[in-house]
Amino acid sequence: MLVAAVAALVAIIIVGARRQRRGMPEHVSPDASPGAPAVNRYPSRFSFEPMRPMSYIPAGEFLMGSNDGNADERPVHRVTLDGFWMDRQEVTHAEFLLFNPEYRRERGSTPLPVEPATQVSWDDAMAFCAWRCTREGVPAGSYRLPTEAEWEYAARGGLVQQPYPWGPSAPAAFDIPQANFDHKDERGAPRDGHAKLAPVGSYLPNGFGLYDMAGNVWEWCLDWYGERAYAGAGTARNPAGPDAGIKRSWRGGGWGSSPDSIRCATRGGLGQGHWLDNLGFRCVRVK
Ligand SMILES: [Ca+2]
Repeated sequence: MLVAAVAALVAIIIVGARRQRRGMPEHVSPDASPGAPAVNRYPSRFSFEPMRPMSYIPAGEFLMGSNDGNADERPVHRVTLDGFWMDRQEVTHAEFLLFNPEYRRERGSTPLPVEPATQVSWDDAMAFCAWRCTREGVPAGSYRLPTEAEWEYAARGGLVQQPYPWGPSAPAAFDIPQANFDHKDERGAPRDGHAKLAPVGSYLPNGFGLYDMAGNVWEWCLDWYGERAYAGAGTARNPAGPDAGIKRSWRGGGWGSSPDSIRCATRGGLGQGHWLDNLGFRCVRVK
């Protein structure tokens, strides 16, 4: 009896150890083949664990834009992309402070550490990406802002021509809030639980394991913004937007946005030196 109990205990310990080993991050390079497991897998050449979890967005093609949306979203066109990694959450205030401890001192109110970094310009976000390469000892350009095409492909989470990262239904249709946007009850109280910023990852992720692709903060993209960027577009591979412009693109809507503005295809832009209370960013890793 005692022998059997000891044997059972040993078996439990061995199985537990195996499960623990399987749960450790596996080493998969950023250019892993399409269909690679999407989350929490880190390239082996990191000398230490990266500062934040990323999802692998497999290479593929998708239909970009919306023929039902605003003029700058038309026409829908086919885009092919190489695979890339993307931050699962918006970069937080705490993470941006690691890069620039002085940030926000002259820019007003301070968000919570777990809330997204806001009041960061496109230039600030690009500088953060460059710093992150240095910090992790990877080649310059490994981290950067996503192109609009990468951002929209990632936001769609594998769904085809659905307006939102979760599918067809408007965000107000759910009993459980799906996103942080301008959603108030009859007394003006926020139905999504947050009058302004929400801690990153407060709502369900999309099919690629990405949080807050709709709402919370708008997110800077790499491209110049062009109202007619899609005009005449045929099938494009890794499109990077217009060659020049006045504004940089932003995507996804923020805490004060209407349901229409937090759609996957909604586009906008702002001068790259400007910053706002509802505008942040996340990074991609491409090498
Ligand atoms: Ca967002």
